[in-house]
Amino acid sequence: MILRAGQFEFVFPRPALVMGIVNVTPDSFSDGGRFLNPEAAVAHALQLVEQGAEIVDVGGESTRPGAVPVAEPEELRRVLPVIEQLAGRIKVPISIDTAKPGVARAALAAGASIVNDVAASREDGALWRLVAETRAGYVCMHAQGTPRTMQAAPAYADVVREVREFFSERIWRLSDCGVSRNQIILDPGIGFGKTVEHNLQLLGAARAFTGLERPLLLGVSRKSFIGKLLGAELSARLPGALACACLAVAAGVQIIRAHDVAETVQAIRMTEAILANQRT
Ligand code: 9MG
Repeated sequence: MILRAGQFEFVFPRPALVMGIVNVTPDSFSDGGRFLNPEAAVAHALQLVEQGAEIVDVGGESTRPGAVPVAEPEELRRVLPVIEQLAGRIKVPISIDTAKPGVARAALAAGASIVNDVAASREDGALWRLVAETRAGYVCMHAQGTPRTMQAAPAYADVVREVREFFSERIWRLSDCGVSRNQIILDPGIGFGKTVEHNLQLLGAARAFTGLERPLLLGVSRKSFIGKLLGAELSARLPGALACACLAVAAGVQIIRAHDVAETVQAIRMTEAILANQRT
């Protein structure tokens, strides 16, 4: 299986990739405001790469539950200086976390290679045509509702079946827009319009998505379902997130999105070393 993202190519199977998170926002749930200044955001991204991040995800609009949308000029003002400065300094792909075609276009022109689309459930193909034209990588994430409303009353007959059907349908729709399968990463969207139970069902069924023959991405870092399940404060959720990441890698997930890159890389490498020595 191959993933193509602009000039970058990853051939799987290979060690799982960690996507380091750089939130250039005042209101993200765990690090809002820390990296709003471009210099601080760039320094943080460089540190994540040093710690082993093989993708850096830059976002200028919070997607935490209840987050208020940000206007395009403001989102551009936040992310562009960071991407421009990073592009010449790191050798790993930069991903732009946005649902806006205008932001994605400017970010790709400034040096990003992947579009992380947490609104892939939308019906408008403008972003997909841009991905086709630029040959960027594309994270197709499942969400029910929008960040503002998604946690009000998430409901599914069978969340695993519905997410799998969503992925299959989106792969077809993307292909209709000219996006090659090799550009696509699939992500079940943990916490995006899901209850704790829905999240656990998706995590327990990660293997169900491997049949689609595309790399799978999982984002659990510091998320509230860990806090709800274990009674853990925001700053005490790393062990819970690492447990999810290790089991996900064992189930065939190839990309883990994380704030705590050094710890996540170590946990994953340990998991992979054990998996390589497993006896049946
Ligand atoms: C931006 N963002 C926040 N959580 C995320 C997740 O789980 N996956 C992806 N792709 N992006 C996320």
